[in-house]
Amino acid sequence: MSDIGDTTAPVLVVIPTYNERDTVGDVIERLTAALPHAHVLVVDDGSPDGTGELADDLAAADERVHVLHRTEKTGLGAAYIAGFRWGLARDYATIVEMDADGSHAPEDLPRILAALANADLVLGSRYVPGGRVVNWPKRRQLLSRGGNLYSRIALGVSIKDITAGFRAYRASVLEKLPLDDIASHGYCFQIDLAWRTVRSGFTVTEVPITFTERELGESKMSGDIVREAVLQVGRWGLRRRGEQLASLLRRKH
Ligand SMILES: Nc1nc2c(ncn2[C@@H]2O[C@H](COP(=O)(O)OP(=O)(O)OP(=O)(O)O)[C@@H](O)[C@H]2O)c(=O)[nH]1
Ligand SMILES: [Mg+2]
Repeated sequence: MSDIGDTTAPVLVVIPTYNERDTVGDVIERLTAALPHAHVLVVDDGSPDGTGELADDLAAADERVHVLHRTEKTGLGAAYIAGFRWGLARDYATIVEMDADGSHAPEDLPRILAALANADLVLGSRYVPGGRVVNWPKRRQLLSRGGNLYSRIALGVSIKDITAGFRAYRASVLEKLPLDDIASHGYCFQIDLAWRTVRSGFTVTEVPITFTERELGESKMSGDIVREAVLQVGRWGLRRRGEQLASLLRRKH
C-alpha cells in the first residue's frame, strides 16, 4: 500500500488497559496531539478502578477515540488480539501497540510510523543505539536484557528488543498471522508475534525510543508472565533446532 509510512495514513493505536485510570487520559491526550489523524482503541478488561468508564467519557468527547469493553481480564495478548480484529475489520492500514502507563512516549510515534515505509513491523526499541530506559531498577533491567538475550539465542533472531511493547504493524502482517492460534498472555505475546512475523518472511526494523518506568498505577508483571516466556521461548527454540536438524538430514540423503 503506497500510503504506509505516510504519517497521515489511517492508523489505529490499540491501548490495552487494566486499572490505568491515573494515566490513560494523559496518554491519549498526548497521542492525539502528536498524531492528530490517528484513531485510538482502548481495550479494557473490566478494570475495577473505572478505567473503562473514563475511556467511554473520552470517546464521547472525541470521535477519534473508541473503547472495546471485555468482561474478563485474560491478559495482554488476548486484549491485543481483540483490538487487532477490531482494527482489521475497519480497514486501518497500520495498527500500533502502546501501553497505557506512560512508559511509551506518544511523541515517538511519528518516527516509528515513518520507518514503516521500509519494513512490515517497526519496534520501538530500548536496546539499539539511541534507545534508553529511565527509572528501571537493576532487577527489571536484568530481567528485560536477559529475556532478550535468551530469545535471541533460542530463536536465532537478531532483534535487540523482541519484548518491545511499543510497535507498529502493517495491517497486512496481522491479516496473515493466525490470530486464532496465538495463546501467549504476557510479554511472551510480544516475542510470539515478532517471531511469527519473521518466520512469515516479513521485515522487522528497530527504532530507538526512551522507555520510562510508570510513576502511577501498578505493574501487571508477575512470576507467571516470566515463566510463560521462559518455557514457551525454550519450546520454540527446540522446535527450531529440530527443524534445522531434519532439513540437514534430508539434504544428506
Ligand atoms: N486489557 C488488558 N490490559 C492489560 C492486561 N495486563 C496488562 N495490561 C495493560 O498492558 C499494558 C502493559 O502492562 P504493564 O503492567 O505496564 O506491564 P509492563 O509494562 O510489562 O510492566 P511494568 O514495566 O512493570 O509497568 C498496560 O497498559 C496495562 O494496563 C490485561 O490482562 N488486560
Ligand atoms: Mg508498563
